[in-house]
Amino acid sequence: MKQLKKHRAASREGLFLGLDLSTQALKCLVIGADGVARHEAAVNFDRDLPEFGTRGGVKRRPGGLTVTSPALMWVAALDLLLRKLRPERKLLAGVTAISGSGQQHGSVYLRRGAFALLNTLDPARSLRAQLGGAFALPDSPVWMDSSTTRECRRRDACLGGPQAVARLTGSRSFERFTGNQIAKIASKYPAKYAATEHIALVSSFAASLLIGGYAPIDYSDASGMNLMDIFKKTWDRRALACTGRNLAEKLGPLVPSHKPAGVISGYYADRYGFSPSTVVIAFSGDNPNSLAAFGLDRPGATVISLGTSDTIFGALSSPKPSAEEGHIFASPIAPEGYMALVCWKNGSLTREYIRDKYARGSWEAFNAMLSATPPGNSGLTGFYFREPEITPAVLKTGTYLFNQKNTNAACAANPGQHVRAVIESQFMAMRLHCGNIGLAPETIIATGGASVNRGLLQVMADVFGRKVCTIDRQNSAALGAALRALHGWRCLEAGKFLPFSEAVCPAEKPQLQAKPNPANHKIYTALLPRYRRLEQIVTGRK
Ligand code: 5FX
Repeated sequence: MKQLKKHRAASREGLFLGLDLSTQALKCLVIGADGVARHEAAVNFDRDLPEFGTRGGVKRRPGGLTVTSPALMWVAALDLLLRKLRPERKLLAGVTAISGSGQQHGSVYLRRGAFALLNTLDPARSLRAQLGGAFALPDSPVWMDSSTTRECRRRDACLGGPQAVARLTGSRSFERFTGNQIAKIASKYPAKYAATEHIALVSSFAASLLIGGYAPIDYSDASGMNLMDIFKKTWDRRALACTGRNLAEKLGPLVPSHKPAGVISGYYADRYGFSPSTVVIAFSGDNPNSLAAFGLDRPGATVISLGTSDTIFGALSSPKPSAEEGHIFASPIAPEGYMALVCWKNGSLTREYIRDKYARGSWEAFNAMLSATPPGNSGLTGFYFREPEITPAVLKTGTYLFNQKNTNAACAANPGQHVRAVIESQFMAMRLHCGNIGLAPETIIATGGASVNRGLLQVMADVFGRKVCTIDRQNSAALGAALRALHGWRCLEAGKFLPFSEAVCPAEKPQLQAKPNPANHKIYTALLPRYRRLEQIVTGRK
């Protein structure tokens, strides 16, 4: 009965839509005010929009360091997604608020006159037909881009070195961070930069499409730019000045992540049946949204996300930004709070590469090999860099599998040893680097595509010596966005900030998947100093 009453109240409040503009797809998830999913839809860039010629949603220049996505492809994806949702007109009419998620760090360059285009959208025509001329730069740099080492070093020099940059912005200069990307565009393509009226993040760009204007960048996603003072939450004048001319004007204002970016443009009301009063809450990055999906508004639980990139993140109250490790972002759900995140580029694609090379492309065979090899891998410790790595910073790719004499035994190892080495290596790197940045997991919540693999979760539990749970959050960025839409809307209704965990009640409880085996944990703890030393050898720091 109580449940039913709650549900009735929930339906009066309407529905909340989370949009997720990720590297490979545009997804949407509609939830009720009870947090329960009502509808999902997705557009896959490679499959559904083949005319843009992407692989995995991106294009790589020869050499592999420059990685971009066509900005118009994201626009076309929104057209397609909304077309798929057309039969759900009643559902869309019931949406009270929308928020969203974007892959972090990517930037969109809108040319002079783009605001007017966004502001006068004609509901009789597709977005793609109207916004083809909106971009000063057709290809947007994305988070996989590693081409800005020169800009990183130049901006470091201007701002007092890597530790000073970390103290100011939450992270040292990273190639993919937007400030360094903007600095590259400003110096390499000065005419295009000068013609840029507005620079959006992928997240604020998606919000801009919805409000028909320029949406503000939220504090949490802005933390991935090397441009915002992480403690004052304002653009840093010196950081802007050493990046590009008139940058403050091009970036626009910053807002707390729970604040509205605007209301939906009449375009979507006319063409798709949204209510014209639908509120758009500031969009944020995919990792901040995942933090919201797990309701991590205080330290303790830590999330390990096993996706295209692997990430580990959790809430922190007193951050200590470091030039050595990871990132500190403003929390997307607690205005005074922070989150720490460490990111690895060699995630799923690297695991899949090893599966394809050594386990006939089968996860079953991969898992059988994993269980047939001993924890600690008989002294073999590996590093698998299919992509230039972020943590530790390594630009060259390659495979290193050290035997106990610290020589590379990659060629001599058998398939099972490679399988175990890639998994142990990934989780050892996580344990080492998250400890360095002050994340001390009490329990671990595993998420992302590979979190369905129990074999991997057991190694994770053994390496960390912590229980590993999953919560059914396959699409955590979209869910986090939908929950933030609900949170933002409730704050708006209340006329004040409401704590996230009071305003939003996630629908499911964590499910225990793996308990640590103490003997295996001992092996990994003993391996940690050796792993650290080998990593220094691989990165040339020793
Ligand atoms: C985080 O810093 C990252 O670069 C990645 O996790 C991207 O956000 C993936 F979209």
